[in-house]
Amino acid sequence: MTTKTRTTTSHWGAFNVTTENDRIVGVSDFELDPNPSAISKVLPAAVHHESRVAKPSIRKSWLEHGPSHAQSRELRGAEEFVELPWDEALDIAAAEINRVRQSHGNESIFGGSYGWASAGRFHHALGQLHRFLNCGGGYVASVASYSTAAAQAIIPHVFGMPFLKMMWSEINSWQMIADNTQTLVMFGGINPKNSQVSMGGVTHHETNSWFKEFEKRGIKRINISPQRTDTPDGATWQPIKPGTDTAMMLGLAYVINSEGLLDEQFLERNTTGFEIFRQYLTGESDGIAKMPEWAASLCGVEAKIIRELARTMAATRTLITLSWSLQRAEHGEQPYWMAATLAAMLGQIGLPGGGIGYGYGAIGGIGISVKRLSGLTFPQMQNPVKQSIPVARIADMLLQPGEPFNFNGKALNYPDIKLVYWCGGNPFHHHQDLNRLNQAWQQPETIIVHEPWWTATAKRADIVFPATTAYERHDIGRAQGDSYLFDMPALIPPVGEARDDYDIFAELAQRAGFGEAFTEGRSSEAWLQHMYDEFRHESAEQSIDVPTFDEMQQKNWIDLPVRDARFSDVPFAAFREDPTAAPLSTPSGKIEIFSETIASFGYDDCPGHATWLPPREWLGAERATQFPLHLVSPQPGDKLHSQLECAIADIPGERPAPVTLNPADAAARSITHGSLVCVFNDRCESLARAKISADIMPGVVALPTGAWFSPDANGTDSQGNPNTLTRDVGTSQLGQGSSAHSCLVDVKPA
Ligand SMILES: Nc1nc2c(c(=O)[nH]1)N[C@H]1C(S)=C(S)[C@@H](COP(=O)(O)OP(=O)(O)OC[C@H]3O[C@@H](n4cnc5c(=O)[nH]c(N)nc54)[C@H](O)[C@@H]3O)O[C@H]1N2
Ligand SMILES: Nc1nc2c(c(=O)[nH]1)N[C@H]1C(S)=C(S)[C@@H](COP(=O)(O)OP(=O)(O)OC[C@H]3O[C@@H](n4cnc5c(=O)[nH]c(N)nc54)[C@H](O)[C@@H]3O)O[C@H]1N2
Ligand SMILES: [Mo]
Repeated sequence: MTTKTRTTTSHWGAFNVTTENDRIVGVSDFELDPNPSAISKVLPAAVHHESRVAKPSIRKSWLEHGPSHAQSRELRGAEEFVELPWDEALDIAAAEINRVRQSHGNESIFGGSYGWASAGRFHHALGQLHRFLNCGGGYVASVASYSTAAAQAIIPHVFGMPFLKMMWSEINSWQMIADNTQTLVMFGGINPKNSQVSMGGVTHHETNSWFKEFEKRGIKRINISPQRTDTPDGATWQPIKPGTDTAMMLGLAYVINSEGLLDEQFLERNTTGFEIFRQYLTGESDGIAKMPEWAASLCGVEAKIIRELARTMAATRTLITLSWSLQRAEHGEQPYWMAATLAAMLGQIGLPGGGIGYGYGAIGGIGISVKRLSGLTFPQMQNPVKQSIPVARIADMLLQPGEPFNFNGKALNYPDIKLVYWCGGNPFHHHQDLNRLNQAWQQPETIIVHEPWWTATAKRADIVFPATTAYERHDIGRAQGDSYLFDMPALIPPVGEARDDYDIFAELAQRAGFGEAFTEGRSSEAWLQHMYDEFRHESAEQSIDVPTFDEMQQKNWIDLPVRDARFSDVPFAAFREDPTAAPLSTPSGKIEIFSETIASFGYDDCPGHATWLPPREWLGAERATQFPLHLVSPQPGDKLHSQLECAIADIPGERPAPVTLNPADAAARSITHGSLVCVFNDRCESLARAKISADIMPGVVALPTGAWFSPDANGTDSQGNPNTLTRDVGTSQLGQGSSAHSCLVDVKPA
């Protein structure tokens, strides 16, 4: 028996893996991580789980009747698959791709394929799929992400830069907060459960240790959130009704304006449109003064607390932070814009430890200062098809081919999709209102999926190719916000007949007639060497010495000299100093409190300045008389989305997933801790396991994402996937993002 222990990395960080012969038998913590994530604990069980896809599989009716047989599409998800030898399945899939390209054109292929897949610079499933489809004439893409679509739409209008650039680069580092901030006002918290994870990995998990430092330095920390656990322990918890942060911020702004606490000079020099906004704030334009009492009636935070907080914020160096969850809700653009407006009124943008910061804690790496290095990318080539959709509008697209929709100032039409190709994502976990998606999913003629596991999405495909996991292939791991670089060795051979996504696409491209364009004659090993050499070369140009590919593999990992503990760039400092010399790329060159551009779109769901717009589902809605609990569906603390779920579901007591309820709400419904409950509304219902806790405010329940959608004949989900209940509607015509957090339900004993 050969036993080996090697290090690899993942979206939740590095860990050591022990193998015996061809099996993963154990995992352990990476020594240099001060607070390692426990997510990989179930890895040995998951990688060798019986739910792995063993062989290429084609849905029976599709194989028998072909893609044009519309009736059989209704059987997706309810029908058996026929296992085929690789060559035969590849021939069939390549012929089908070519049929669709020739008879309907590449505009009928949807390759948006949203999802997190696995860490690793080369074997990244989405990059592989996109290059493959681009080499074959292109595909309908998807724009932005489920994570931050509303932010990505609004922030460029307000700050004149992409949201992701602002979040990674124009932000106070943890060190700068520790050194300068006096009051940290966290809307939606700064969540240590979420900062376990970052795209491509985060090696040092530091959120908790920074919060200990903040405590030591006496920084006031205020967690404005429906759950106490949304920040590390020790912060002041101010519960707020979900979806009402904009109202609370308006109340704060009202006090700052009426008590003369404004930074008039900053507003005059560095912003545009404040006077128009002020008329709304005072009620001159709509007859409603946004007084703390008005805010309190909406958000549930006492007027007295709002007044005091406003005064503290004006009197101290204050950083306002927002989690991503706030904008994953109907009208999610508004709290992001309103927080920028509030920060501008306080006039601390451009001062160390002051102003605004989006996304701390939403993923790891934000607030850690690391020099950026380019390279280590697998080129995806140009997409000749120009049509795309906002990522979360997939069901609308499939249900309404040709229909018009608005998106960030553009009037567009949905394409008519015949072929859906998914690789590295699980829409039957991540999309809202899954029963609606189930309907929409009957529209395309053919659905092809690559998956390691029989997920709800794989089960609803026509052709399923078994993909390797990151532990069965050689790759390089590196994330932009991280100083480490990992060799990710092939720890075990492929499980079953699984193949790498790259090899599957190389075979398909060969058969479809564009093999050389896709591979450029390289094997995956040759690509790794090529990408690494380019990275090494580009790093050398920035005076960063990187060992050779062979040396790096010997070492297993390296820590690149790109960390800068005392990140000295104060965000927006030059712009604050001289907005004429260092303007923003907005039309005015300033922070846009009123945007002529947005106003010109004429959207009633996103007017020209930050506005309180009640969502259709919140605790103040008419609908709350029928469904009186607000469901938030946060990311799971014990895992990454729906990944490794098969192994968690096997643990006794873990499924259905836990729904957290306040003791008062539980008592009113005769629900006891640990009992089986039914979470329901008029869209659907799901089973869950009651977790009673005073750490959630009354009126709000939390059911994390991640369970594999498993509806019975009535559509009741047995595992606890919150997307059976959520509403599938865009955040607004501006962002068209996911509104996952805007959802009313009730709960009863099951
Ligand atoms: N209600 C509600 N819903 C939400 C959210 C919410 O807050 N509330 N959040 C949303 C957000 S922000 C996100 S990011 C999404 C996440 O949704 P997804 O990103 O779709 O979730 P994952 O479970 O990470 O899906 C990745 C899939 O890729 C597969 N995979 C892993 N590695 C490979 C590989 O190498 N090759 C192939 N072919 N497949 C691989 C995994 O097995 C898994 O099925 O969920 C969204 N949904
Ligand atoms: N462990 C783990 N970490 C993850 C992920 C994972 O799957 N597992 N996924 C990653 C991904 S893809 C993303 S996008 C990020 C998501 O990061 P976020 O979007 O910031 O996180 P969520 O978990 O959706 O929500 C965090 C908290 O926001 C609060 N909240 C919800 N609605 C409101 C509201 O209207 N107002 C206020 N004030 N608070 C509200 C809820 O109490 C919830 O617990 O997490 C990342 N990190
Ligand atoms: Mo996300």
